[in-house]
Amino acid sequence: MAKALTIYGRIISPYVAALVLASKRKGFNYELMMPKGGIKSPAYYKLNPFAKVPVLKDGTTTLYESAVILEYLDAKSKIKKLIPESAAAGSQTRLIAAVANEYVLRPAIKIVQHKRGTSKEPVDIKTVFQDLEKGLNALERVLVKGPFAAGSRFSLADCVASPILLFTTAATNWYDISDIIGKRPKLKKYWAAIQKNKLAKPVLKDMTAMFNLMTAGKLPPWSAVQ
Ligand SMILES: N[C@@H](CCC(=O)N[C@@H](CS)C(=O)NCC(=O)O)C(=O)O
Repeated sequence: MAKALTIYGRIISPYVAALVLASKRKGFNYELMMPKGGIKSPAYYKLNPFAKVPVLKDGTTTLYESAVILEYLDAKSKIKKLIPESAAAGSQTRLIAAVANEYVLRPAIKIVQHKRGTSKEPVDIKTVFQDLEKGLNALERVLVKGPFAAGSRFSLADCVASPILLFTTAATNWYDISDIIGKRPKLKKYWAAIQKNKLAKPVLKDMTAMFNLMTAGKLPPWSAVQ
C-alpha cells in the first residue's frame, strides 16, 4: 500500500478540509495532524514560510497553499479527476473554487476573528457582511446547474465550496443570522444536497464539531503548541 500523505492542519480550516475531501475522493491514504511544536515553530517555518496550514507532505514533496496542493493531488492520479480537462470546464471549476476562497471565505474568517477577538486589525463588521453578501451573490452566479457545484460530477469546486459554506453558515449563525444563503436558489439547492453527499457529510460533521468547540471557547488558537 502506498505511504500515507501527511496533511498538517485541523479540519475546522476550510483550506484543510478541502484537501481532506480531495484525498478521500481520489482514494489516497492520508493522516491529518498538527505539526509537533505547533505551526509557529522553526521546523514548521521551514515547511511553510507563512506558518499557516495546510501543508502537504508526500514522500519528498512538501507543498503549501491549498489551491496548489489540490492541483497536485488531482495530477497525482488519473482516477476520479477533480478538474475537467477541457479549457472551458476546467476554468469554470477553478473559478467556482476561486470565488468561494477569495470572496466568501475571506469575509467569513473576518467574522469569526471579530467574534473571537483575534483580529490583528480593526474590523468594520458592516462592511465585512456587505462583502460576504457580494461574495455569495457571485458564487450564486458561477454555480452550475447541479447536483454538484460544477455540474454532474464531484469536483475541485465541491472540495473547496462545501467546507466554505459550512464555515460561513456556522460563522454567521454565531452572529444569530440563521439563513445567510437566503434567496439564492442555486446555492440553496446545492448546499442542501452536498450536506447529504456521502463523501462530504462526515467531513462537514467533523468541521461542525470543531466549530462548536471554538464557539464554546475550547479550541486552542492556531498559535498554540499542539
Ligand atoms: N492561502 C492559504 C491560506 C491558509 C490559511 O490562511 N490558513 C489559516 C487557517 S484557516 C492559518 O493557518 N491561520 C493561522 C495563522 O495565520 O496563524 C491556503 O490556501 O493554504
